This record gives sequence, structure tokens and C-alpha cells, in this order.
Amino acid sequence: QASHPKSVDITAQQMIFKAELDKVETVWDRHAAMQPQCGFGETGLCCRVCWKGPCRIDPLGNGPKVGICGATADVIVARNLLRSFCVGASAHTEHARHIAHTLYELSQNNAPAYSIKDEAKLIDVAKRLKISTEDKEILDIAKEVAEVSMADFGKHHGEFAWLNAVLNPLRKEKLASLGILPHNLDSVVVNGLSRTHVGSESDPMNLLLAAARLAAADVSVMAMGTELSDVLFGTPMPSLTTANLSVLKKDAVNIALHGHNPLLCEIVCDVAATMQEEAKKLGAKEGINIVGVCCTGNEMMMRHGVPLAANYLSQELTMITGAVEAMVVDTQCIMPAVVETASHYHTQVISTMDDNKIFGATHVSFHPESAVEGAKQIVRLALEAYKRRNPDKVDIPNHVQQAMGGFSYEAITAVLKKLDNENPIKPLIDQIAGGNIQGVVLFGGCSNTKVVHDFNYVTMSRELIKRNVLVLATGCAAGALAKSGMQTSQATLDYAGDGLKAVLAALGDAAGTAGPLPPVLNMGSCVDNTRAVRLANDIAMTLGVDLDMLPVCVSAPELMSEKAQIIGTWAAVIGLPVHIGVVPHVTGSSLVTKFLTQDMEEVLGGKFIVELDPIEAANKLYGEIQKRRQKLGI
Ligand code: BF8
Ligand code: SF4
Repeated sequence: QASHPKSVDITAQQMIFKAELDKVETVWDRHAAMQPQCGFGETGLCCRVCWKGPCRIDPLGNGPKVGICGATADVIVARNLLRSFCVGASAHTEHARHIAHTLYELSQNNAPAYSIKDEAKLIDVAKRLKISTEDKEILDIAKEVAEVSMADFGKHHGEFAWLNAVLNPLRKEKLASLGILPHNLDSVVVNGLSRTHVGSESDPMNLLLAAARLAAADVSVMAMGTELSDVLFGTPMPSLTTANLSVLKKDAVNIALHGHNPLLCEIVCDVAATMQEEAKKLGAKEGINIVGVCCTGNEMMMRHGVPLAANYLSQELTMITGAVEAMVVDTQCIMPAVVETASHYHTQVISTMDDNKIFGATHVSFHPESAVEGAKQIVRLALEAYKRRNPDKVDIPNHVQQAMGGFSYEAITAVLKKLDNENPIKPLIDQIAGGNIQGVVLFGGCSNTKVVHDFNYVTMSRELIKRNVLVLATGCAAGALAKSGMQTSQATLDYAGDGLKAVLAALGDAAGTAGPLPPVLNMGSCVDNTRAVRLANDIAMTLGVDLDMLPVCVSAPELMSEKAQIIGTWAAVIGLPVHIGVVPHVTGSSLVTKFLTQDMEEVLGGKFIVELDPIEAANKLYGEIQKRRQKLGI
């Protein structure tokens, strides 16, 4: 049982094996039980929009060609897709709204647990939102930034401030010329949903254009989420930490923080630091050990160097170690199954958001106004659970992996400034033009039982790095590449091509790190994808071109969530080739499939590339990079 075909994370392999011994079901068992999966759903051809249905169109041409209302395969597929995107955009919207609202409450002195951790960032954000900062108190600036942000949600006239901050002028013009420039966040989602009501829009192309407009709104709201989080919690800077299930400690009260919203985890970290003695009194010699799961993990790793235990597919495995006292969750990507897994051990699952309860979990209602009390209650529940821990069930893997996180836009430009203070983007452009860096691939997205856990990330990134492609990563992709050792200096020495190796060594010297920078720069959680957009826009604007000219691609080789689906879509809408390693639920419509993988490129410059084989996928992305280098004449 030295290796397990379900994951390439060796600590996960070990815990999958333990789950079998402990007779605990995992996501892989449920995946197996679900086979074969429904072909109508897989091809996007199942419609449940109204109660005359469900209707399904046989992709092989047998049986009805249209639904009971007459909806064609193209309409059904496009409508399902738009609905999914609306959910993904809604998740990002609620995330950002929560943070903007807290910033506002802070400016009114109603959120005592929070403060402005990065004033320079607040001023930078204000400028980009065209808010004057002269002679204003910092809290007044915070109030205006929060108000302008919150106004973006429902704005019906005037400027869409965050859209202006995130899209470059050329791209804005392009989207405007196609009539797909969104005017706000909330009503674009509502509009998208309304168009999918029975008997509403039945022009599949127009549904796809609505999806593109929604995607442009989504990238704007994600930028808001990231940038305001930096204001409240600090802008990430590079730091060394550890990743994979080995970060759990036998002699500590282990608290796993899981979900997405930094509002909760930041305060739990602060409060836990003040309660170390209580844990030690219970016999936990190492006190309280906070670890991260999924994007909450990425947020904490980026800002505070908190160790990352797991990404999406290994979330249950944290508890299989038998050493997790509390699995504290906020929202998104939390498998309902965590409660069942926890029931086999002493783990307390604690939900924290009133609009995101988990059946069977203990609920601690968490609000910014009373954040410290809520966090204390959470830590106390973990301390209580520690008393119930069964040492016979504890088995923590011992393969600690180092990882460097913290590569925000600001962190990267700070390093580049050491090379050229006046024009920091120039050294990067020079290296791209000279060929030491052939191009950039941003890895994002989830893990998915349809792919061997983390395998595509590791395989593709090594293949690209070897060919001097710089890799950026966010979300569960960043988690996979942290756990697999790709965010270390050693990975540069082991895998990078000579050109890239030289650049990363020079950057490492400039940054003052012990060795070269890692070949995979961890940019944070999923919402943080917009950090990469800002960097790409800087390059494009310096060159006087739009993003559709840059040798920059996106890859989501293990994606699954609706959030990841819309992120991929906005990446294509802003002009980038987007690889996905899982077949999307659209193949039942040749029109939709052709638009996403071909026609879209002519109109917007970006498109989807579906390729399940990771080596072949790396080849294809490298090919796209070369095509774009040729267009640029480099
Ligand atoms: O936002 S990558 S599984 S954890 S959806 Fe979820 Fe996908 Fe992970 Fe973060 Ni993003
Ligand atoms: Fe069937 Fe049309 Fe109703 Fe969909 S909307 S379930 S295709 S009748």
C-alpha cells in the first residue's frame, strides 16, 4: 500500500488507506458508487427548468429532439450553463459583499475585532476607484471605498467602479462593442437567471453572450473581494510554511479552518494565540495548532504562513488522521459528508454562517460585530473535543513539505522594483521578449474525483516549467502545487529550464530568499486570480496591446465547482486560452461546444481547450504561447 492510485499526495494516500481500515467512506468511495454517471447530465442535455419536465434529449439521436416545450439541445445546454455561471458569480458576490460590508462597519466603529491592516493598499484601492484621498482620515477613506464598492452591486447608472479597476481600457472597449459590458453585479445575475425561465430566451447564442457579460461582472467582484481583504488583513508577502496532512500535530489541539472567507479565520487565529495555555493545561504540549483547508487555507498561508493541510478532495482526510479537534467551516466547497466523517472520530464540525448551515454540525453564529466572542466559543469547543480524542485512532503522516506562499501582485512588483525601480514591469517583459521566460500559465481551480488527485497539476506544471514557462497558481491548484513541493527553491533547481532557472535565481537574489524563487508562484485563494489579471494588464498596457496578444494562458485541469467554471469563462472573455482537464457538461450541443472552443476566439481572443491528458495539455498550452509570441514578433 505504498502508493494509492486515487491521489499523488503521499499523505493523502496514507489516509485513504487508513480510511479503509477505519471503515470510513471517502469521496472516492462515493464516486465509485455513483458509476456510471448519467449521460444526459454529462452532456448537459437534462432540463429540469419547469415541472412539465424533466426532459432529456438523447445525445445519440434516439427519441425526442426537443423538450416538451420545444427547447432544443442547444437551448437546454446554453441555459444550464448560464444557470451554473449565475451560481458561481453569486458565490463570489456574497463573498465580496460580506467583506465590503465589514469594511463599512469598521469605518463606523461597529467591528471592533477588525482594523485597517494595510493603509497603503487602502489608498491604492481608493485611487483605482477614483476616490480622492487628500486630507482625509483613513477611516473616512475606508467608508468611501466601502460605499463605492457596495454601490457596485446594485448600480443602475454611472460608472461600475470595480469593472473599471480590473479591466484594461482596450478590453472594456471590446466588450462594449459587443454589447456585453455589465453595469453592475447583482442585476447581471438576476438577468441571467430570468433569461432561463421556461418560455424565456431561446436563442442559444444570446444566452452565451449573457454568460460572457456575467463573466465580466464576476471578475470585477472577485477583484473587490481580494483587494478589500488585503486592506483589512494585510497584503500577502512571501513567507515559508508547510503543506499536506503532516502539518497536523499529535501533541496539539488541531483546529482546521475550512471554507473561503477570511473574516472568520483571521479572528480565530488571533484568539487561539491567546488561548495556548488553556490547551497546554489539557496536556496538549504544543498548544493549539491552526491549519488550513481549501481557500481559507490559502488565505491564511498567504498572509500568515499558516500551514495548509488539504485542498478540496483531501478535506475529509484531515479528520481521518484522528487528530483534528475541530473542523471549522464558513462557506463554499465544504462537503456535506464532513459531518459523517467526523462522527467516526472525536472531531467537532462547527458551522459559522447563518446562511450556510451544515446539517449535523454545531452552529456558532459568527458576526463581525461580535467576532472575538464567536471565535472564543469556537476554540473552546475544540478544547472540549480534545478531551475526547482517542489516541489509538491517531495516525498523522510524517512527510512535511515546505512551501513558499505570499506572491501577491504587490509582492511580485516589489521584487521587480529591486531590478528596476522606475519601471518594475520592464525586467519581466525583457525576460519574456528574450525568451528566458517563454510565457506564463496560471493554474487555478479545484480537485475532482474524475482526475487522480493533484496529478494533472504536478504533471503539467513540471512539463511547462521545463520549457521555461513561469507558473502561477491559486485555489486548490495552489494547494496541490504546495503539497507536491513545487513551491520551493529546490523545485526550480530540479525542474526549471535553464532560462527560467536563471531568471528565478536573479529574482531570488533580489528578494533576498535563500535560493531561487519557486517556479510556481502561489498567488492565493480562488478569488485572488485577479492578482494575476492585474499583473497581466500591466504587461499588456506597457506593450500597448490587449491581453489577447500576451503569451499567457490559464489552466484548470481538475476543476469542478460553478465558481471555477465562471472563472475559466472570464479568463477566456478577457482574451486568454483556458485549458480544462475535465469534460464540461456542454457536449450535447455542437453550437455551444463550438462557440466555447473555437468561435469565441475570433470574437474575444480567448477560448476553452478541453484536454484530459496532462502532457498533451501542456503541449497545447505551449503551442498557444508560441502562437502568441509570433504575433508579438518575439
Ligand atoms: O474557491 S478551487 S474546490 S476551494 S472552487 Fe473550491 Fe475549487 Fe477549491 Fe476555493 Ni475555488
Ligand atoms: Fe422540458 Fe422545456 Fe420544461 Fe425544460 S423548460 S423541463 S425542456 S418543458
